[in-house]
Formats: sequence, structure tokens, C-alpha cells
Amino acid sequence: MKVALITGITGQDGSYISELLLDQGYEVHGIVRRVALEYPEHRMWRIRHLLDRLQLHPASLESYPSLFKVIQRVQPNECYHLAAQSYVSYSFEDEFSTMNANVNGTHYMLSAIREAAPNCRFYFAGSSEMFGKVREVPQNEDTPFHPRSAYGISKVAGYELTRNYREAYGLFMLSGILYNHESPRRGFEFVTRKITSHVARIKNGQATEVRLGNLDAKRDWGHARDYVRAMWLMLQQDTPEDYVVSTGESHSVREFADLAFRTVGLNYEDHVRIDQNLIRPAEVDILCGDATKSKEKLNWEHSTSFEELVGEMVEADMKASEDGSLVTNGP
Ligand code: F7E
Repeated sequence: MKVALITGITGQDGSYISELLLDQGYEVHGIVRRVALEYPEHRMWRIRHLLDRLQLHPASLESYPSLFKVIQRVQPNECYHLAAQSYVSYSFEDEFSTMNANVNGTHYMLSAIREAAPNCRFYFAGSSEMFGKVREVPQNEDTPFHPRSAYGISKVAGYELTRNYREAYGLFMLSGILYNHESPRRGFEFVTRKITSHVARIKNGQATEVRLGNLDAKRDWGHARDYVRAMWLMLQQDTPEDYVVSTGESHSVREFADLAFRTVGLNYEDHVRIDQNLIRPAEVDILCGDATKSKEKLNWEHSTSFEELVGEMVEADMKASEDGSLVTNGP
């Protein structure tokens, strides 16, 4: 039986990759912060349905010894390093904690695997934010990076550390360069979930408006369930390489809002207010990925369209707002 270790297991991608790995017969372990174990109701809603099949270990990305001990004990065959401070806006408010968690945390994981489980295959969650002020459209694995936030910079550092561990020590370590991927499990601070949760609350009379920043930014949005399948496929290959994972289609935040409001028969212009405080100091204007390599080498393709994604998210939030389980805590 293969053993997998996941950091960030309580997050959106952690929950979907756990489901995929359990379905494949893996023994699945997760690293969680001690506070998550103390408040399971609050922190574990995405993996609640899996808890009796997962083995969770308290450790912190800030502590090398805590990570080392878990890796030594679990002896994973595969490690999915998904934990990070992943909210780009917050990385402008606290650049330092973003860099600490994302750069040092990744470095600790790489080093601990090298020391304690060198045969473990390692996946690093790279990001399209590494392309930032893009040099070309669409972007592929050879497009130069130009990150626009501490978050993007931290991901470039994690990507480079991972590449260097692969090249210097001959370890099976790689990065997926994943574009925005969403689902009904997305956190409320990200624009897609912020919009769909507000659409549901507005439709059901629990709110009247949603405050947003830049409506003209364009993103290549896919479904997280599709994207974790690409992560797994990367680690099943003969050689470790980096891959872009995207749909190849870009839509603006305005288009997302327009479609989400129309799904329930509302006009976004009646409910969206622009809040200057939500405009980022440096914006990434357009992201659009070229996933040809993933298609050709991994035989991977996305299966959920933009329209289906918006529809699924709105539908889930409508249901949650009706049964009282929709609790928004985003900005
Ligand atoms: O913003 C604009 C905002 O926060 C998308 C993370 O998973 O994907 C994500 O990063 C766009 C930006 O995601 C609001 O300015 C307008 O242009 O949903 P987001 P992100 O920054 O693209 C990448 C691939 C990652 O790796 C990250 O971890 O929407 N926008 N108004 C807004 N964004 C937010 N959050 N809130 C607004 O009110």
C-alpha cells in the first residue's frame, strides 16, 4: 500500500487530493496545525467526511524538527506540499509571515525529506502568480517569471528550491504551476467564492451588495477537483518535471460576477460596489495558461468548463444559504 503525506490537508486542494488518494487505496497522512486538532469543527469542515480514514499529525511549517519527526515516522512514498499563506492580498499586509511560511516552510520540507525519506516523491504547489506581469500570453513552462507580490515571490523561491533539490541531490521533486482553481470548498476571501456566497445571500435577502476591487483582472479559472488529478499524475511519471495546469481560457472578474448573478436571475450591476481599499498595490492583469505539456505527457485535461464551475459554486452556496450553513467570514 502506498503512503501519502499531505501538508495543507484541511484546505480546498488537500481535501480533494485526500479523496483521490483514498479512492486509489493509499494510506493518507496529513500535517495539521495543533490548533486545528483543538478546534476540529472550525478548521476541518472540508475533510470532516474523511476523518475516520485519515491519519493527522500536528506539526508546524515554522518548525523544522516537527516536520522532520512526522516525515521520519510516516515514511511517505509521496508528499504533496500544499500548505502556504495563499491569499495574495494578505501577502501585501504581512510580507514577512508570507515569506517565512512559504519559503522556509518549503525549504524545511525539502530538507527533511532529503534527510529522512529520500525516496519520497515530492510535489510543490507552484502558482501562476509566479508569472505575474506576464511576458507572453498564454504562459507555458518556459515563460520567464515576474512576480508582483510577496506571495508570488515566495512561490518562485519555493519553485527554485524544489528544482535545485532535484538537480543537486537527484531527488524526485517537482512543481505544478497551477492556475486559479476553485470549487464550493474555496475559502471566502478569494474572489470567486466571495461572489458566489454573496450572490446566494443577496438572492435570499440576507445581504444587498458585495464590495469588490478590480473587476477587469483576468484569470484562467478551473475546478480544483480536476487540478488535484494533475498533481497526482505528475508524481506517477518516470522522471520529475514541472508542469503548467490550466484551462487555456481567461475570464475577467466582471464576467465571473455577471454570470454568477445571472444564474439566479439578478444583474451584477445592481449589487456590486467598487471598494478602492480592495485594489492591490500591484495587480496581475491577465493570466492564461498553455497546458499542452500536461495534455501530452500526463494525458491530463480539465473536465469542468468555466460556466459549469460558476454554476456549481452558485448552486452549492444557494443550498447552503437556504439551510443556514453558509457562514461567510471573508473580507
Ligand atoms: O483574486 C481580483 C483580484 O484572491 C483574483 C490564489 O489561490 O490563485 C489565487 O490568487 C482576482 C485578482 O485570487 C476582489 O485583484 C477583485 O486580480 O481570488 P483571488 P488570486 O490573487 O488570483 C493563484 C493561482 C494562487 O496561487 C493564489 O494562492 O480578483 N479581485 N475584487 C478580488 N480579489 C479578492 N480576493 N477579493 C475581492 O474583493
